Amino acid sequence: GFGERKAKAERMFSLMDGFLKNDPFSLQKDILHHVEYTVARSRFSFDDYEAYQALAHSVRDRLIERWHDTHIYFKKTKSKRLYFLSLEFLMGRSLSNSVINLGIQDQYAEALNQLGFEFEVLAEQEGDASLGNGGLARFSACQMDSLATLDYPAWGYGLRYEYGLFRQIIVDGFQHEQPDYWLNYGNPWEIERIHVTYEVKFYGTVEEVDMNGEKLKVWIPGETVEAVAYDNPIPGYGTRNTINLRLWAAKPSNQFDLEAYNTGDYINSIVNRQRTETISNVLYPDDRSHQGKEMRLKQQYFFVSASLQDIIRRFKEEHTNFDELPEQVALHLNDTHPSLSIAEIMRILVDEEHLEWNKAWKIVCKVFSFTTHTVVAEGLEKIPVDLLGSLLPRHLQILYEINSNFMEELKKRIGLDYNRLSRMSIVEEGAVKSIRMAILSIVCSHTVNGVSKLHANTLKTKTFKDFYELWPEKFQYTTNGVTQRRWIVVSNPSLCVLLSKWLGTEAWIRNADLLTGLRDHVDNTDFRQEWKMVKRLNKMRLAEYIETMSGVKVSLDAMFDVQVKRIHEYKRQLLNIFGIIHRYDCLKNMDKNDRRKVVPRVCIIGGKAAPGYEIAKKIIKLCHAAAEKINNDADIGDLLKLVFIPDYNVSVAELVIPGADLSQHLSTAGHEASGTGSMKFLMNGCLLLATADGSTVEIIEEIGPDNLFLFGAKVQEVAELREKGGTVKVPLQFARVLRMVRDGYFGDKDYFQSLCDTVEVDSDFYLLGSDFGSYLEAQAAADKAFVEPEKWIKMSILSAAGSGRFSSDRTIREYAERTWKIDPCQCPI
Ligand code: KOT
Repeated sequence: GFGERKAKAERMFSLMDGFLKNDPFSLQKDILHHVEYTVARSRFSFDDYEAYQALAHSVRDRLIERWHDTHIYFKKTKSKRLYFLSLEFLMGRSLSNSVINLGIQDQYAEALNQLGFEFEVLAEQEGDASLGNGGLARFSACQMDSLATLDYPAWGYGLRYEYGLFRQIIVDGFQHEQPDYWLNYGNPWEIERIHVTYEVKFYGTVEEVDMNGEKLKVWIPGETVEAVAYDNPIPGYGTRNTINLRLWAAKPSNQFDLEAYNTGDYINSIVNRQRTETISNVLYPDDRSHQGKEMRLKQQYFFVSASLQDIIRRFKEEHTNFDELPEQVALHLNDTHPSLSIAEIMRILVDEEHLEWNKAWKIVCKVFSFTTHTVVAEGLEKIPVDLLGSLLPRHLQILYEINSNFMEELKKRIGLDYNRLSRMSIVEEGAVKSIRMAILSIVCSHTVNGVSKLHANTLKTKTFKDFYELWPEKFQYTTNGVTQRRWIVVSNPSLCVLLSKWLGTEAWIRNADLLTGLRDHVDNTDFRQEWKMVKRLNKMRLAEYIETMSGVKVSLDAMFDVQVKRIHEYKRQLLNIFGIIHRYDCLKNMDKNDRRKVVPRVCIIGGKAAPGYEIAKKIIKLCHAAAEKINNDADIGDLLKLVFIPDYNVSVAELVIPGADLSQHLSTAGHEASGTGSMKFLMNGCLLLATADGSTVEIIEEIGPDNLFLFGAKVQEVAELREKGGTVKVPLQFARVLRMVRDGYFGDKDYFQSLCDTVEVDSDFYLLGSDFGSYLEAQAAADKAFVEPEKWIKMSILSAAGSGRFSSDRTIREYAERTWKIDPCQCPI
């Protein structure tokens, strides 16, 4: 009975010491406890990695306390919850971030010093959690940090891939991919929930059965897999709230045991069981290319089914009427990857909960919101009907029904315009009949979000024009942001101290708008001097890293010019390399005295190419080929260096971004939906050299056109330039660089021909040739500014001062208020 349970709870509580203490002495005791009992090493002999493990476990204990309290509180208050569904999260490392958000950084530093360790050294022991590809995935991670910090009652859901994004190694200038088996050394940040499991079913058939005169569709699945929850606490900064990121892993279902027993084929059935575990095994590394692979679809459904079962179970614990679902639950689709949720929730409500179709549909349409991260329609996800029908036969029926209802409604609205109807259909007819996941998501979501102002305009006027005309009110945008906790406090500690000193408060860590206060000090020479020192310090860290990674010694007086992001033709790393080759060519042809006037540069490029993306791989090779020649040319010396930083990931970014003087964002206008890298550079006082694309347009609104180097065709000029094709003027310098590469000036002559073909006059889709002239002008402007250090520093300060709007706190607040309609819910201390 209740009395008994209460007595038991009281006795247990009396056995606990209350909450864990955070003074340095208690921390030391806890770390040593974990050395002995968790890591199982002697207190007198443990290495840095073991010390990291023990340290991480002591942090984990503190996270768990808050995480428990937060969930009890969310439950008690019954506030509406957000479920953020994403197939990708690029969390990077957790240690520093957690300790900072818990507010016990200094105590830990002291505790470790007394044990003879240095916090920073142990933090370097941690590997990255790379469960995502690029911008979309890192943005998910930033949003989780802001959701926790702003006390929103939110859960993240994702997949626990055993192999994260591949490790990039470079052999002879070529990219090679190595598996990232990141769980090999254990993961102290996750909590395995062996009892939180759900069965996920695949294949089979749908049968119609007669139930008391009513015809019901029953799915008889052919395969069952079990999903196990792994919980990852996400602490907020300056609050006790610690939210949950629940990642699912696939385990074989016990149902199979019985079968094996019956058939007697014991060994074979174990081998078969093993195969089901592969579902959550590996992250697909192809940043935005959809190949209709069965395993990928299986992953998506596995994720969707487990998450929704969990969400509905939680809802049903507290509610009996599904009409209340939209007031209690917001489901957010991070791109179309989780959009099978729509069919799945309809299946649950109609087939399992026996709601009438129209009633279920009305509820479902009030629950979903959707953010799309792509621009071009070709980039949108499609699932072949044959594949879907065999893997999820019932879901295919549901999708057909959703579509036929939608088509009926549409006919009433727009008449029998068959072209338009077929453009807007969820089902695409054609050589490969398929389901258009973006259209499905638009039809079923109450809000369709773009990731920047420019992106939203493209969605409305091009990509989803038909839908915008139908439902203008659905189309919104919420400009992306990044968390200043990771991108300043964790990654740039010296800047963090400087900001707090001159702003007179640490409040900017929770309110990035306060960074505008830096404008008041821009004329103060002491402030500028300190600002300069911080940059120099970060350049030193970066220079050391470059030397260990590539053996290239670089001068700290040179301008550190950085382009780091996934390698894509539209991001135009090739434009950068062509610019570097042009610079090299100019230096070679210059008279020795003139060379002295040139601003020395260290050009840094980093990023991964999707394993099957040939052109991207050739770009990486060309970068290495050019670097080989330039870096070993005695005529050039420190005037120009080119380094490729291998295996760009979150923790490499934490090192590279603070050390950059200039960063490049070169996408052909209209192709980068937002871009979030630029925001991180901006916060760190790095000047941008960029096209008027994605979020850059809004960055200009904040910092003014004079504080960055803008170049290139505007979005409205791009279509015309493409139409003109071969008749567009291309500067001679471009043709000359192209010639050098084609003629084998950097070796590998044959290998580079097809790369050169992509920018030849008639086939230059991304307009490298026509933008080259203005690119060189922007580069010259950057050189000119750099030789006036005081001017440069002012621009740098004003960049950081204008970065407040690009905090993911602002992004999340906008989503919460406008899209999700959720309120903060702060767990009391
Ligand atoms: C990947 C696969 C399918 C559709 C979209 C993507 C995608 C988009 N992956 N990353 N992105 C980037 O998302 C960022 C966050 O919104 C944007 O800043 C960036 O422009 C996108 O390229």
